[in-house]
Formats: sequence, structure tokens, C-alpha cells
Amino acid sequence: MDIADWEKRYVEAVSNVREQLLNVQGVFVAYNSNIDAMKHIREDEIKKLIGILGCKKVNERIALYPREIKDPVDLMARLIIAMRDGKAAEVPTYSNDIHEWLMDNLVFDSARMGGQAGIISNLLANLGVKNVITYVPWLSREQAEYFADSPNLRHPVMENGELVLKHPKEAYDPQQKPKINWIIEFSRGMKFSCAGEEYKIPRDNRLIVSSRPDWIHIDMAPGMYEHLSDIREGIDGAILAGYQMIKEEYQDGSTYKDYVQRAVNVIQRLKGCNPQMRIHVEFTSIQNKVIRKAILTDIVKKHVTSLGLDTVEVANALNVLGYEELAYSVINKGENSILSLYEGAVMLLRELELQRVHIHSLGYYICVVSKDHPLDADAHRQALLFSSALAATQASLGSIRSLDDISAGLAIPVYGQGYDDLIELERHLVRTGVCTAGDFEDGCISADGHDLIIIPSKVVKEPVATVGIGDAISAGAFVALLAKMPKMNICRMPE
Ligand code: 8BR
Ligand code: GLC
Repeated sequence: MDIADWEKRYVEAVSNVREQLLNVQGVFVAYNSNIDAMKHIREDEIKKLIGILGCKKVNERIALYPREIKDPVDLMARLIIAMRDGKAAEVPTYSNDIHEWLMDNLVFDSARMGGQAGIISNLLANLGVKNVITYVPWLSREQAEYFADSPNLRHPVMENGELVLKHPKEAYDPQQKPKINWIIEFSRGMKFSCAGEEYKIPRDNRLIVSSRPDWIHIDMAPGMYEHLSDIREGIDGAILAGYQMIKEEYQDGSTYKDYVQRAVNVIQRLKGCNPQMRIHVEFTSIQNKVIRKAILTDIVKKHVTSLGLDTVEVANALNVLGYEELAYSVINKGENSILSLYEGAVMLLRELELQRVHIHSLGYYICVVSKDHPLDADAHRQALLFSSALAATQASLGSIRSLDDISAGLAIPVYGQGYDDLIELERHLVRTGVCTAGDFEDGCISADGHDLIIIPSKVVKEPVATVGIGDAISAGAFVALLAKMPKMNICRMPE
């Protein structure tokens, strides 16, 4: 199948999913919404910051690979690592000093909705999904302003022992402070030097400086857990993200284990007696390996049905699950990296007992689906194509205001390099007898119990920004699948 055939498939898939989206009854989205302070850094600004901090110091810190930003040198070290590799990263900071330093030395260009759950909630509401229930444990007045003004977007609040749904602008806590993250975007081709080392940025991407004030808890208001069953009937699935904010220890003596237990409790209550309830977790960059492992083995495994992640996150996940060699070969840009990515996807599917693993990369998406998933490979492929058109829309317009905007994404051509990478994977799988070329194109059914669905994606040459595109991809594909799911609520007793 050539690129022109893929373009036809795109048009068909978008048209099908558009018609089906109203089949979705509703989606619950939690936990992380924040305000993103966006800064597109320029060459002269990189040079200025390196000049202020001193090349030697920054260079020494790069070698230490800080996993937390404690001072501006840590920040610059992680920024240079991200720029050098063209890779996205999110690094936590626990004090307000970095925010102040950035305000003094860099100043942001604009502020917008941030956080995976916040971005996804607005996206689904703007796409016209009927009942989007968003939950953010730290909903401040400032944060509420960033939610789409849409009647289909509501937030639960407890009133007189009852759970009621209100627009976030009517549900915020006036005492709550906002969480502000810095997003430092950089562009391909920019050049700078530091301590004799010449750098040329290979890819557009960003570093996220994630603020983690003490009051951040991945949790729910008292009483809300018990009432989650009230919203269960109105939703077909949930998208959960933000677990990276769980800490190993808290000042009150509680530990990550308590928060993991609460996170599982939420999932169990959302599912209730309905095993059909789809639960998607959007993974992210998690610096702390104890937390990364606990999220995967104690929250995702057994409780979640679907996992979305980018290639770096695949490597990070494999690493804590004990597959270090495979992890290394996923991120090592060698010619076998797409093969390793596929193997990694299968490993995650099996190891975490999932029904679906969706990996998005620049140029192609790989999705492996277990045999017990109720939808066929064609439905999964349509969902991926729809999500790639959404991603291209987001990259070219910067945001998606309505489903009609998707025509902008559809107009972006399929990425040639992504197509070539797919051919490489196809050759390998055919050569090793896993499938035939025909099978590969139709969603290859492999010998050991899963379907592989893989598409070349649409890539925008000069994206407005890259932050949030992964969220649009995963949420877009997940909601497209919900729209295609046969509807049955086994919680209801037969009449
Ligand atoms: P994360 O936010 O999870 O890292 O995902 C980012 C995703 O955005 C990548 O996996 C890639 O598929 C997509 N993307 C990027 Br980065 N740049 C893009 C572009 N210019 N056009 C379309 N998609 C892009
Ligand atoms: C993470 C970051 C947030 C950003 C989001 C984009 O959740 O904390 O700042 O908006 O990723 O995916």
C-alpha cells in the first residue's frame, strides 16, 4: 500500500469517526490540570542563560543528569540535554525559586491550559463529546478560567452529601492556589555551544519544568469516592493521568502506597460491576523510578485496559520492569529501533495485562491489542488515523476549537520517513515469518495472541507547539474506540 492509499484511508477514517462520536455517552477525565507558561526559546536567549550561569558549571551538571530541578544550573543542564537529544522531558521542582528565576530571566510568551487531564478535557469538550466530566484535585479560580466554556464539560463537587456536576468555573475552591508549569519549547536547527561542545538541535521538542507544591495530592475530596458510582452510568470510559505527581513520602507520614491505593480505589469504583468500562492511562516522563514502577505494576497492571505513551516513555517503562536491554535499543536511534519498539509494545501488553498499548512516535503510531478486545483491527486502525489527523490539527493550529478544525490536520501529508519506517518493520515481520505483507497492512495477526496495528502519521513541518500533542493523539484514539464500542451496561438488571 502506497502513501496515496494511506491518504484515502485517512479521509475515510475521519469521516467515519466524525459520524460516530455522538455514540459516546460520556468520559471521565482526571487528575492533572495546570497552567502552562509557554516559552519558545531563541538562540540568543540560550546563550544569555548559559552566560549567566557559566558554561563550566552547566557542563558538570549535565554529567550528573539531575532528576529534580533545585537551582537554575539543574534547569539549564536538563534543557541542554533535551535540546541535544531533541527529546521531550518533564522534570519536577519543589520550590517557587525556579519560577521566579525564569520570570526574571526568560519571561513566558503566553499561558494556556496544561496538564494531560486539562488538555484532554478541553479537547473532548471541543470535539463535542456529550458528557465530559473532568476532575482536578486542586481546582483554583485561575485554573477554572482555562477550561473550555462548554456546557458538556462539568466537574464534580460535593454539596450536602450529594455529588453534583458543575462547570469548573462554578466548582473551584477560592482558597486554592494555581499550579503553573514552565514549557520551554525549542526548534530544530538552532545552534549554540557550551564548554567547547557544539550543539545543533535535531528536532522540535520541549522541556517541562513541573511545579510540585506541597498541596499537590493525587486524591479526591472526602465523600467523593463513595459517590463515583453516581457518574458511572453516564460514562463509557475514563482517561486518567497525573500519577507522576505521587511522592514517595509525605509530611503527614503517608507514603506513595496510600496514594496508589486511592488511585486504584477510584478505578474500581468507576468500573463498578461493569467490566466493559474502558480505562485509559496516559503515561508520561516520570523521573522517580520507585514511583514509575509502582504506577505501572500497582495501578496500571490489572486495573487499566489501555495505555498511551511516547517512545522515550516506552523505554523508561521497560527499564523499570526489568527489560533494560530492550529499553536501550528502543531509544538508541539505530535502524532496529522500530523493531524494538514493537517488541517493547508487546512486552508491555503482556507484562501489564493490558488490552491495548498505543505508542505514538514522530512519523508513525504502533498499537498492539490483545485478542480479547471487543473491536477488530480495522476499528483500531480508524481510531489511530483519526488521532493522527487530530495531532496534525493541533500541531498546525496550536489548539482544536471544534471537530471541523480537523480538516486542517487532514490536509497535512503523510510523513514519508514514517512510511519508510513502517516498510522496514513490515520486511522484518515478513522475513521472520510473523505475518504476510497482506496481514501487515490489514492489522497483522501475530502468532502469540495479539493484533498489531500500525499507521504512518501526518507530521507538521513547523508546529505551533509540540506540548499536548501526545495527549490529543491518545485521547483522540481512545474516544474514537469508545464511539465504536457495542453498548451494553451489564450493571442494569434485566426487566
Ligand atoms: P508526547 O507529548 O507524549 O511526548 O507526544 C508528542 C507526540 O507529538 C509525538 O509522539 C509525535 O507523534 C507528535 N508530534 C510531535 Br513531537 N511533533 C509533531 C508535529 N510536528 N506534527 C505532528 N505530530 C507531532
Ligand atoms: C504534563 C505537564 C504539563 C503539560 C502536559 C502536556 O502533564 O505537567 O505541563 O501541559 O504534560 O502533555
